[in-house]
Amino acid sequence: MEVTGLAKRGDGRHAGFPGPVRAVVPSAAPPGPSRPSAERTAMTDVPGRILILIKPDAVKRRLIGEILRRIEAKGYDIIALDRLRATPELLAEHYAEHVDRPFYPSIVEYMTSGPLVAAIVEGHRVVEGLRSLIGATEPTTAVPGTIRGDLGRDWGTSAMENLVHGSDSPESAEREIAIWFPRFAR
Ligand code: 3AN
Repeated sequence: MEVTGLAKRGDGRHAGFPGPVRAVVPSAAPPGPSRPSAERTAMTDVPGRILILIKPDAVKRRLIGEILRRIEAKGYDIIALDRLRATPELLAEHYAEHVDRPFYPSIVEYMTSGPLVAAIVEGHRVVEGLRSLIGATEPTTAVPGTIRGDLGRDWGTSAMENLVHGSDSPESAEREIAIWFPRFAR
């Protein structure tokens, strides 16, 4: 850092003496390469996106803030957020791959049992990062440290109440974002 006009100690003008003593510190970053080139390359990549649902059990338990806190604490950006009630039609689109599964009716009952929060989260490799942060599907055995591992358990209901959904691939994320946030569709 270049500092000009700074009084030297002992010359009678150092701190404590009134007078025209002023440090001029350049406000812009110094010229030249300030970051490693790999970081500069990464900064120019388009960040990934994921669709997150904070499910009705988490909303009822007042865990919206805690779950969003963990996502932000890991460093990702929440770029869209909405609290709403899911309809069976919306869920049929979202869970297209599960509609024929025996547990599907209990998913619909659970997911329409109260309001949920939908969010788009953005960042490099965000699908991998959030799948790891959310933890395994089954909250009883999800690893401690994950959202499901720390905050979830089996409540003895027919639905697997596992607090949060995260898209399982960048392709699923784009499909799901188009369902829940049409104006963010690409
Ligand atoms: P994840 O949410 O971990 O990606 P998926 O996509 O396999 O898990 O399942 C979607 C949702 O379906 C789960 N979040 C859970 O609510 C429900 N589910 C999955 N497997 C079962 C199951 N065996 N019994 C009841 N519900 C299930």
